[in-house]
Amino acid sequence: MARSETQVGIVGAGPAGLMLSHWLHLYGIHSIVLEAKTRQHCEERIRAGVLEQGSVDMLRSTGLGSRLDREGMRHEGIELGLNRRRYRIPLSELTGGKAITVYGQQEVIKDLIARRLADRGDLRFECGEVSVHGIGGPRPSLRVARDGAEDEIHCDFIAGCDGFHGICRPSIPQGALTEYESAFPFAWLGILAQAAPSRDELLYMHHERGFALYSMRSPSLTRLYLQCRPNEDVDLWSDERTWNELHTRLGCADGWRPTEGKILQKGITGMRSLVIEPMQFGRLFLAGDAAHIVPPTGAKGMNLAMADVYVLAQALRAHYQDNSTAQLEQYSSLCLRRVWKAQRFSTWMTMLLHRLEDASPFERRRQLAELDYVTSSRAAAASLAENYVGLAMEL
Ligand code: RFL
Ligand code: PHB
Repeated sequence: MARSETQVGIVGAGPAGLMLSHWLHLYGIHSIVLEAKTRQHCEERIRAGVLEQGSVDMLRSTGLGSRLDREGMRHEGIELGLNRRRYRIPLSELTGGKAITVYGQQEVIKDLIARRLADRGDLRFECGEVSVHGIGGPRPSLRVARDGAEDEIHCDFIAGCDGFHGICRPSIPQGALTEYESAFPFAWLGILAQAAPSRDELLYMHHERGFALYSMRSPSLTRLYLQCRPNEDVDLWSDERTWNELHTRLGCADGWRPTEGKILQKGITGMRSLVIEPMQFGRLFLAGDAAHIVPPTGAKGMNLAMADVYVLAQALRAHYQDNSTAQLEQYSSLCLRRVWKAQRFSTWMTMLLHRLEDASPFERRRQLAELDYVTSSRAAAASLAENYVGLAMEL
């Protein structure tokens, strides 16, 4: 068995694991990142696309802003749609100048991987089966089994950044964690289309046939979503049917409708909410999707992952530089305050905009009143804007 050592062993090379490794490097703390998939797979996986102001500031302040500033699309507003009309929420005006930036998660991943490798970071892709050991004790370890051989990495701490389906959360003894979960009776059919965006901002549309979202990835790529059934068969959605439905739901009274283009990718994204408490057991710290899942309506998933590892990196720095464990002890409670507020907002956006199949007539009228309120009251729009651009990072 080959043995090695590191200060922080990180499982997963998604936004959480890579950003944590980058932060730790800046603080002079050694880490090793173990990733199950290939580098190419990580760099091509299409997922989130909206960066909060705080995530953009974090990437810039840690030296990762150059391509983001060139290629990222800064948006100072979003639109909500109702009854074939659009209503603009002026995010920047309502938040003292903050904005969101449309920059694909896979671009963030590419930038982070390139930077970690340029800094001689130890990133190990295509790891075989990874397991965690001794997390309740003083010196935990990670084992990687591949081709009949096993590597062991001794660590001071382990960061479980391995997403919703990872192995870190299930390694925690039963009974040590509480899971809070809520499911939604719908999912999203998402497409990526080779089409120049024909609107400057995102459009979240409420429609009697179901919610639709108009988003983008670059000056030549449009990203669109349709509310569908949770167990929807993607093969039932021909390109023609998909475009017809998008035109029906997104088309506006002023004649605007999305521009069509070749569909490059089509997939179903599930909708669920999950929070694990606490986000720590012994020397194992969970971050990002390993600890919580939000429905995508609030565009919070990747941003929460970045916020978690910011808190964790500061706490590890305090441990190594000031010999203080207070921040590590507060890691979970600090993160959970933000996580629950993001759950609140994501659930609220989801229930505001989706077709609620089983809702009573009363509930549907109430939903329309809520949409009317948020599109006509500056106070209500300001609350949406404050949450959408991202709440301040607190330590
Ligand atoms: P990630 O990005 O899932 O990264 C986890 C990494 O861990 C690896 N891994 C393992 N490595 C070693 N050993 C194991 N046993 C491992 N098990 C897993 C995985 O290969 C992966 O590389 O988690 P992280 O870093 O916490 O980042 C979270 C974000 O990725 C996530 O919140 C968002 O992408 C969620 N999400 C979306 N959020 C949005 O805000 N808007 C979206 O449009 C949006 N679309 C999506 C999404 C998530 C999706 N998933 C997870 C199914 C679309 C999809 C399809
Ligand atoms: C996306 O562009 O993929 C996207 C944008 C906003 C969301 C969810 C997904 O709320």
